[in-house]
Amino acid sequence: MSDLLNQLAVSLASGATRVVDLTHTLDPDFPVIILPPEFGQCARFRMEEVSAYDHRGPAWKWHNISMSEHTGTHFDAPIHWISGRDIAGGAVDEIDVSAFVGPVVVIDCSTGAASDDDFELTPEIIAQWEAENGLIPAGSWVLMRTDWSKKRGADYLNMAEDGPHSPGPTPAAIELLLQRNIRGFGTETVGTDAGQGMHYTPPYPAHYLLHGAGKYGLQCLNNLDKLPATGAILIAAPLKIKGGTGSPLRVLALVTEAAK
Ligand code: 23J
Ligand code: MN
Repeated sequence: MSDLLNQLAVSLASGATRVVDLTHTLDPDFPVIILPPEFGQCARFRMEEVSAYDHRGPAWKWHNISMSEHTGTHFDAPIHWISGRDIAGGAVDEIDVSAFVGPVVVIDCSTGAASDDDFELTPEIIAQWEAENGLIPAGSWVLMRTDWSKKRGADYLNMAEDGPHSPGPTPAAIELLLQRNIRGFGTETVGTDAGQGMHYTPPYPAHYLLHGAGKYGLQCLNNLDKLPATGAILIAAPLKIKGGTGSPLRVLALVTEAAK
């Protein structure tokens, strides 16, 4: 087994295995989810200077920061949703760290999402992906690529009179992914669910079904167009927030050229 890590070290050093950053920059301008006004709201990222090599601290610079657990590229833990509230070890500080590292598969929905803001990931699309790539292995992170991460400003939330419009999975798609016993599901949008996901049965099916099954969510992912369909390894380790329902993330993927 030490052979395997030695080979990885050599491959990283030579550049044959690259580390790809799947994270957006934490910036006060980065959009956060906006819920209907009767609900509590998610806080944007904020940063204040404590000192900058000045009278407040002559030889050092640092900031105080604040945000929601669900700001920017972030992790959703099982206890985020009512369906997962009684999952043992379902808070970010309780999850075994081995859960944060695993193989990743990418389902490319970018063509469909380019012409349909409400594009749905369906069981049919997953079946087509599996016909080309084989069954989704148990324990996989499954990412829905939409290229939504390339949008900026108001286009990212894409708010209309009837709420946000962005792509996401149908309840049946999530059920199929749970049959595959995935590790978790990730998207390039502000939620694992579609902008209009409240209209499915159950409402917000990705949140409801994944977290009820003890699985994890990844949201606001970046650079999914830089990943192969299979063969990469994803690392998404949330901050160890006591009782935390989620956490901002730095998400990394290990990609070996041969895997492409
Ligand atoms: C709270 C309520 C609804 C949703 C969300 C949070 C998220 O997407 C989230 O960040 O987990 S849809
Ligand atoms: Mn979240």
